Amino acid sequence: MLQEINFDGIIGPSHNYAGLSPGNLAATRNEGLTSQPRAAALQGIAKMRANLRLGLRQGILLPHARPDHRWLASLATGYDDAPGHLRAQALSASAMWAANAATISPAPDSADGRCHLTVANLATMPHRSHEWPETLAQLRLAFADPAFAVHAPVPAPFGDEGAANHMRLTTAHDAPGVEIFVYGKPGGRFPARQHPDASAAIARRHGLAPARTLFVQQSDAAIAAGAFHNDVVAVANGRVLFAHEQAFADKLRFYADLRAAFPEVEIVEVPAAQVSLEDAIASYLFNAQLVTLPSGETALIVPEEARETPSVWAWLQAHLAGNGPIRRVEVVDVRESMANGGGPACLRLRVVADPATIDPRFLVDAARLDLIARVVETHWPEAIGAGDIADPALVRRIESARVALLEALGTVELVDR
Ligand code: SUG
Repeated sequence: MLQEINFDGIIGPSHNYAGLSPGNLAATRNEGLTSQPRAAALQGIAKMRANLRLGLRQGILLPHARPDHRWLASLATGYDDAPGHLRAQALSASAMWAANAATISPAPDSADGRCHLTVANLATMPHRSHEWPETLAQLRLAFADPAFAVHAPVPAPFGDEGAANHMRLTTAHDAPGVEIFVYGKPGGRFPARQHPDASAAIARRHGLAPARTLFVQQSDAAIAAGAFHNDVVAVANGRVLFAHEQAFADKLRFYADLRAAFPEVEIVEVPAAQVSLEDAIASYLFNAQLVTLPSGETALIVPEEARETPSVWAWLQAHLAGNGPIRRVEVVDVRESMANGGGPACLRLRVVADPATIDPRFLVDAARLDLIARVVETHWPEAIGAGDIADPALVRRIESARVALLEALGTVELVDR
């Protein structure tokens, strides 16, 4: 039976605040702060535990080899000699944001009846541009069953940031859905990371029906205010599209096209007069996991920052008190990831598939999360300050921590990808 499974990126031992993403206001604001990789990874694990308790299926993606010596070698340098910016880019734990790992089209949407996955090239940001080879290796392992088709990235320069710019609406997980690809127009204050030609290429590759595929431009105002991915201002699940009023460039046309393609849609729009774009982005109200619980109810899993932002919390309480489709709000603490601009939804990649077709090493229950937590508590560094990243002892520790995790999970074939 097809189910939604959320694959969370385990926050890697090199998690740090290098300020590498212009346009991601949290990341640039927190540049140079001391990070806490161990606490960060435990926060991510606690979120997964809470989701299991809600009755949701949970999977994992694993931290990448960092520093990425192969990438540095391709730039004719090594970690010790590399200029500071390349060193930070090689060390980044950014693969934790699994929403950017790939774009997924579940089997009912594709012409050949397979679930299609295209690994994202993440070509716009140097520190993320070298994630895809290891992500691809992990996806090829986890989704080796013939039920899946795993594709190499769309070629640069067509930037693709994966599921963070993709939404799916459907009446049931195993029914055909409407897939929405959101792209940005370059030339604004900050980079537009999703190129429309990348989105179109993915839709063709995945064999999507044109009548059930929409391409929508993100508003310049949203990108300028710090929404570097669509999932910072909109999220969809089931029949529900939950979006900020200013998320899309031509909202009325998009809503009309969407209603034509999917008449069952319920659009929950948050007006700017109640929650400003700035509050939405600072609180990550929309970078929430919008999920269907086993009871059939729709729940929204928001970060603590949403509760701490008065306009956002007031909107949520009013919605819960009314008749809206979101019936329950769960709050999670992922502050370490949030400080780099990554909320609850950034940390997960949604796949709709039969769990029996997935390599079980990438699926977790409470016991397996306990095992991961023990490795994290033993091996993950407690803190990384700005001056630490050149320290060879820290680098050795980061490398051995990842190997310890891969050994514990039985995925040692990924050590050298
Ligand atoms: O790509 N931050 C990530 C955050 C990704 C969030 N993902 C989604 N919205 N789906 C990014 O900007 C910051 C790393 C640093 O500055 O050290 C970073 O890469």
